[in-house]
Amino acid sequence: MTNSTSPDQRAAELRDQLHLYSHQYYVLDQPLVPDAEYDRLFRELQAIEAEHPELRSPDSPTQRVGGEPLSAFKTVRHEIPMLSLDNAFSEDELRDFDRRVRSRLADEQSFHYACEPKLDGIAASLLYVDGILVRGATRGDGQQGEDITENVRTVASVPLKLRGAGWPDELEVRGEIYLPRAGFEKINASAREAGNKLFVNPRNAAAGSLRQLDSRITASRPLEMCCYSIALRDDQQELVASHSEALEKLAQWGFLVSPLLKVVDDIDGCLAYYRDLLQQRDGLPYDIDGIVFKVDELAVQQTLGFVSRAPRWAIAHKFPAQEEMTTLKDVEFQVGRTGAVTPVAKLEPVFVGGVTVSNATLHNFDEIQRLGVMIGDQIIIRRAGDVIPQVVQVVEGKRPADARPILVPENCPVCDSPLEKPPGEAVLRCTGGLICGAQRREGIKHFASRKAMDIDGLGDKLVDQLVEAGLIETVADLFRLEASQLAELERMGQKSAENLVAALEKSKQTTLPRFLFALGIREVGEATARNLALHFTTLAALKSASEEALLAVTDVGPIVASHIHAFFAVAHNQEVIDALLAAGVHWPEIAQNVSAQPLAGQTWVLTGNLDRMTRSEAKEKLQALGAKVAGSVSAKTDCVAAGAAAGSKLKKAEELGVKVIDEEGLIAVLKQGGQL
Ligand code: 9MJ
Repeated sequence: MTNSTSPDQRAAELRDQLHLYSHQYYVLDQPLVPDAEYDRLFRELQAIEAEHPELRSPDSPTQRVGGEPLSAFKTVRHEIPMLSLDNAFSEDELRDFDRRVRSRLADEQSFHYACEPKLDGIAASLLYVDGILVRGATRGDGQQGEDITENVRTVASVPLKLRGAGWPDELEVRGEIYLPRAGFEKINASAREAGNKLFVNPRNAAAGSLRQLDSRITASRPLEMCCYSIALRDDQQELVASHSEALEKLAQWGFLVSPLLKVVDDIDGCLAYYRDLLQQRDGLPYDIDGIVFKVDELAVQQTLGFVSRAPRWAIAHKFPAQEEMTTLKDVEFQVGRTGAVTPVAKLEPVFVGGVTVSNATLHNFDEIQRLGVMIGDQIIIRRAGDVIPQVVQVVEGKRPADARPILVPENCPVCDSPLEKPPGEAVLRCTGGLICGAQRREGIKHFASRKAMDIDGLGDKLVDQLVEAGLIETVADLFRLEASQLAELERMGQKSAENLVAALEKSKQTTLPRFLFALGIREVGEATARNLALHFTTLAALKSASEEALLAVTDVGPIVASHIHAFFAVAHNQEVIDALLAAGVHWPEIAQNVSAQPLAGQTWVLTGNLDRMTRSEAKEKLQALGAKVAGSVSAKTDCVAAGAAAGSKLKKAEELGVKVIDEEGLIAVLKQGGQL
């Protein structure tokens, strides 16, 4: 703080800055400053407010962290009722809706449909007076809800103060509060670790988080709010002429609105949108349970009016459910690369989340206990996003008389070695190591995989075939395979056999990080492998490193260090490594000192098509020179390397004034760093 700035001026300045940064980060997904800078300013504001409590205002960003628990929620009456939506479960039902709409309108009354994803969360209302958030409420029964102002304040994408201009003195905005899938997985992962009860799905987790009387708990949950309407008072009807215009205004005032909104001409446009979003569904970062179609023009909405609690001008076209009930027929035990034994639920096949599912993970034995599940039970399966199907609940009261408990095996189902449960771990492990066929097989699959040795054409099924035919026992055996042997395998012709041999040959030229990752050392993922390679620069130096020396590597802690040390101490592993090197596996040398990392501390983004190499090769090379390679462009990006046909990232870089180079420029940088 400079002497000429008074505490209230500085507090106001900090509030404005923090509002801007959090809008950029949480609503626009375009961070302007590093997190550390935000935190610094936030703490400065907290300190001023602690010293001058009179400066603490309800719209201060410091109010997002939650406060003292309430004893109960107050009731809120919705001046304008909060509506629900009718559902359509098929194309026919959607077309019926469209016919009903048109039959109520005069022939010449033309209109459009606004299409948007239907978020699966909790509907909420936000009230702003003179641009400041003064109240947040749940929908309740549509007439009366609960006052959850303190909780809503903690939701980062809810503006505490409106941006821009032109908002009415009193503005009521409605939308959906939800938990993105990643936040849901994170909350459940920590609950699982702590042995606590899990949430069944993101919707329940969002509801549970908003129901907290202690807003500090709500603040710890990464909720978001996407807004989809303005509740227009009688004297505000002139504010906007259409739903899409209302959303545009909301975005200008700082609200998060769906970036997927689209206005179409007719019901065929709606159906095309539905099909398109159904395709995209698994890749979205949040759960959606359908599409909402709304007549866009507010004048036409008024003509149509309401029936009971739902508008006649809108409908929710539902997607296939992401949760279904089915029977648990049996439980099998799968042994992974590291010997971890995973219980897998064998199900009566069930259509869920758009596919037929007959297996689901049960994670581990603690999970089985937590769920209290028995063979024969009716269970609820959830399949959402790219996550493998999960068993989330047992349907109590539907347990058949002949239900059987799931017994914890004592021996490995594959090699019969004893299983052990290391203290403090939830997983059961096979002690067979490489004696165990399952561990060997999974290890070979990992070795061949794209981010490891990247052996083109050597997929999981083929590895199973090779092991079963007795052609390979270790990864080193792969390089002794001959086309004539391979051609004899089922579903393998001479040509594919030759291709595989060529792919094996090609894979021999690799990098040290890839090679280390491919070895499948426990807890050594891609990032750790890269850190190890850059730190030790040679395999020989890594192999002879003590646990203490390993601890000096970025992100390597005592557990990882002990796994690495133990790996190289096993004679068999040493033999396999020697055999791989003898077979001709090799990599370019890594420069000896870290100052050979000319891009250390820089963030790069790759976009467009490169001619000379794939984007992932370019990424690896940039990382070898010390750069961090990010997926999106922000003000923090140091350089964007744009190949041919680069699109939005290039545009954004230009808008933000970030340095852009073409492929030739990239090649020059890589050559200079010794990567080409
Ligand atoms: C959801 N859940 O995403 C509405 N909704 O409109 C959207 N819900 C809605 N609109 C009127 N996008 C009542 C409910």
